[in-house]
Amino acid sequence: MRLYAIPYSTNVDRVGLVLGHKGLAAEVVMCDPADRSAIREASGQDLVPVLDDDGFCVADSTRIMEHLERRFPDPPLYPSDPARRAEVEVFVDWFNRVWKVPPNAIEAELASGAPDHVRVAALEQELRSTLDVFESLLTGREFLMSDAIGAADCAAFPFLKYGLWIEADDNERFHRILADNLALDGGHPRIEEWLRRMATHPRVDGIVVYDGP
Ligand SMILES: N[C@@H](CCC(=O)N[C@@H](CS)C(=O)NCC(=O)O)C(=O)O
Repeated sequence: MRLYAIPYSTNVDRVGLVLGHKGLAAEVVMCDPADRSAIREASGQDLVPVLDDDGFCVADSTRIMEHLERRFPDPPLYPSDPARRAEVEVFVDWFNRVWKVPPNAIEAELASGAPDHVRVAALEQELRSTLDVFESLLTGREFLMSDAIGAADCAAFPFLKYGLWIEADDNERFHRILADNLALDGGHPRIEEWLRRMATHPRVDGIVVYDGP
């Protein structure tokens, strides 16, 4: 298997965690973010991650997680019970299509050159308020949707970790938005424990991520 990546990508980190969970190796093709030609040639689009599984190319981190679960079911990433699995899929879909909206919209506002500061403040508040949701999800269990690590944890951790760790010289705007608005400051102890637990989880060799000194 080959994984197309760029350094410090949240969505690549998702796949790195899933490969680590399943004990799978992959050749990581680390691309220059400014040169997407290899990614485009492999997948017909420019975004990472892209997984080339023996000639079958899958783009999009959620689709890659689902592909890896089909191909390598053990150890599982999703519950076997259909109702529990649907709950995890609903969580990941919420994360992708609702949770990600505020940080992406803040980034777009700030990049516009003439940001609407009232809108940015509202989006920041919306993003911050989701910490209480994660804190509640972790009540009485070690991982987001169950007592075992799964797809929900691998999907959310690469983003929420910025609440605890960011490299001093990381000036990527999206990462700064996450770090500024998800800073834990001791107020969400269950999230903090979960982040520290997740940071010890194995990842595939060769990707470039940061989760603590
Ligand atoms: N829905 C996609 C989003 C992929 C995505 O946005 N990837 C980012 C890196 S985390 C990217 O390649 N961005 C383009 C860029 O940085 O120019 C997924 O979940 O994989």
